[in-house]
Amino acid sequence: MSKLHHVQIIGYPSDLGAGRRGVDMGPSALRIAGITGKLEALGYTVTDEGDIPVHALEAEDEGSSKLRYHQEIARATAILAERVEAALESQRFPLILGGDHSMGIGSVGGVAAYCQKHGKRLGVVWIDAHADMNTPETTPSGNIHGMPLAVAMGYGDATLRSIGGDFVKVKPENVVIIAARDLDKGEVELIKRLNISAYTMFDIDKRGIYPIIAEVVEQLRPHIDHLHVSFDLDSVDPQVAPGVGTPVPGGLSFREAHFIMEYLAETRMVGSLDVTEVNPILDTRNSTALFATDIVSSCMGKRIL
Ligand SMILES: [Mn+2]
Repeated sequence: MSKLHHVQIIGYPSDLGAGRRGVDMGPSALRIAGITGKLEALGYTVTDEGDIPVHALEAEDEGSSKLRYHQEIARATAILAERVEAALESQRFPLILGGDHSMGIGSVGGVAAYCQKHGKRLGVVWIDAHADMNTPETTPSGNIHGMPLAVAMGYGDATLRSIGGDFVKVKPENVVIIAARDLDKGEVELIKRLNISAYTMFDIDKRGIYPIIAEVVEQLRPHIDHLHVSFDLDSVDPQVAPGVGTPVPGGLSFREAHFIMEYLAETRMVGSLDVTEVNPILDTRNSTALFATDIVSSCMGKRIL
């Protein structure tokens, strides 16, 4: 179980940060898959505050090709950061439903603002096929969902870095990436330069997931007071989770994904959670959203026995 017994669900219905349309419907798909009932079954009180308002792509100018839809993403993630911070201030566990992964700018921004105010040290576990560590200088696509982890560590666009407050949200030594397998050149350079703990699918194949997640917890536990987990469904193999914005073959198995979450739940360190990039258009009868709700349950303490 999480230390907080009241879960606050916040939807971020955006596909502005993605290259493909449709992840804006993710929050709805997760609700239809029964996320509230599953958390209540675990003993949580759940409040769903609905979605934050995000303008439709059709209503917005694309703007710079290096920061597509920057203006609306900055506006929406600033609202998200405020809502996430407010949830934590009311002793509620923020569960943020995406939406494309640009939401990480708002969720990490809000969590970091709360941590900064209360003298808590923040750690972030980023479970993703990608590193989401591009900047306007390195991005091949201009899609902002490829940038939130760089932003959190103080790299990239100044407006996005100021969401949640003008400070570095998380130290690189308190960031861990798991399941990476599709990295851009600039991301590889930044990972190496900042010496980020990044566990690729090669590492997972070679060592198995248990020693890796145990090592992650060992690394972070002495140095952080609040753990934010950002779970991008594209971390999982597309055969298990076909309905994602950017599918990449060779991902986490069904059990590897659950094991990561079950193990993190046992530590009782997790204080906030993103579930992101569910794309109903590419899904098969909402199976990816259903899988995602079960992943959330595992992270929130659901056990096999
Ligand atoms: Mn991502």
